Order: sequence, then structure tokens, then C-alpha cells
Amino acid sequence: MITLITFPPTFGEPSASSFCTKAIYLLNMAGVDWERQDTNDPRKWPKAKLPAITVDGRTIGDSNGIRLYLESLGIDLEPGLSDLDKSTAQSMIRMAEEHMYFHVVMDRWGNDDVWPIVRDTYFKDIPKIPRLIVTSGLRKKLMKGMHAQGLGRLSAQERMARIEPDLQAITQRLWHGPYLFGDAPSLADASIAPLLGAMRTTPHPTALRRRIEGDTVLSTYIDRVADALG
Ligand SMILES: N[C@@H](CCC(=O)N[C@@H](CS)C(=O)NCC(=O)O)C(=O)O
Repeated sequence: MITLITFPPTFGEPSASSFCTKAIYLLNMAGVDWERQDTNDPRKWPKAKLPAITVDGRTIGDSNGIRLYLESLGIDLEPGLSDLDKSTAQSMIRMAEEHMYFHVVMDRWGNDDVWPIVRDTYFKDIPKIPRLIVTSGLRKKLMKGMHAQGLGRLSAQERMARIEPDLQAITQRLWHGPYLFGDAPSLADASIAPLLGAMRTTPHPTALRRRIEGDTVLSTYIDRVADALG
């Protein structure tokens, strides 16, 4: 039995982390037996991040590590994709996980209207006074990282302009089929739909949330992937 270590469900999503939701989708797509173990504390897991799985006495971190483990069992997470599709899928996954993800971080941790809700949801296990102290340090550290990464230097309006071509690229593919690469969900859907889902469920009507909510193609896609793989 595989145990998935994941952040708990939050804001109506299977997990507070879109990477954990991706792992849930991959495990369901693979059709393996698995159970979830929720935690709010990633510190003892590989790279102090989640998701991770434990299986046969081994611990495997990172959603891509989980993907590689499932593939090592002979499971095809991209059935029917051509080599050309697979290379496009790889690029789109990187676009989502190494760019779009940080827009979610900025929208949730970098927005003063959203932050108190996020803080009191993600860190609800910590009593109020220490929570304020601990999370203020965490937030400063994360925002410093976002400044170094670059997105932290952009206004909300500039960030919307930056992410729009990514959203267009995803939408363009969805004009051609219900999933990114045809009629069945695959690895890229398991990665990208949870990120769009996270954007849509930020607990405040930010410009990014409204952009996704108001887009029928993207919104129905998020729900379609959740129905198929959730
Ligand atoms: N590349 C990793 C990213 C995982 C990741 O960034 N997880 C975040 C939550 S979204 C995390 O555990 N953060 C904990 C921390 O930084 O303390 C994957 O694909 O699993």
C-alpha cells in the first residue's frame, strides 16, 4: 500500500498544495491502492516539502518523484501521446510548476487582503499569538524569495499581463479536446488543472481568481479533470 503524505484539503480543493493534488490525481490515474496521511508539517519529509509517498519502507518526495515511481511500475501516465506531444507536455508542466505556481504564491501570501485568511487556515494548528510571530517570519522569507525570483517585483496588474500568455496557451490546446492532449487525462492535466483550481479558490476575489472563474473553458476544464481524477 502506498501512503501519500499531503497537506489537508483546503478551500474546497483536495489539498492546500496543488502539487499534493497533482500527486492525488497521479495515484488515481495509475489505479494503484493508496491512502492519504494529512499533515501540516512538511519538515521531516524530503527537502522539507510535500507531497511525498512511503511505499515498501521507502520514502519518495516530490510529485515528479511520485510520477517516476509510478512509471517504474510500468504504468503509462501519458497513454497515446506521441513523442512530440510528450515534449510539449513537458514544457507545459514546467511552465505551470516553475512559473504559474509562483503567481498562486503571490496571490495568496503577497496580498494583504488574502494573507490573514491564508495564515489562519494553513497555520490554524498553531495557537494565535505564536502563529502571528512564526508566520510573519515565514512570509517575509517567502516574499524575499519571490523578490529574487522576480515576480515579487511586479504589481498585481503586471503579474496578470505576465501570466495571460500561459493561460492562452492552455486554452488554445483545450479548443482541440477535453483534455490537454486529447480525449483522456494525462500527466500534464494532473499537473496543470490543480494549479488553475488553486487560482480559482484563493479566498478573496483577486484579479487572478476572477480571471479563471470567468473563463468557461478553463473553469469547466478544472472540473472535468477533478471529476476524472479526483
Ligand atoms: N517540486 C515539488 C514542489 C513541492 C512544493 O513546493 N511543495 C510546497 C507546498 S506547494 C511545500 O511543501 N512547501 C513547504 C515549505 O516550503 O515549507 C513537487 O513537485 O512536489
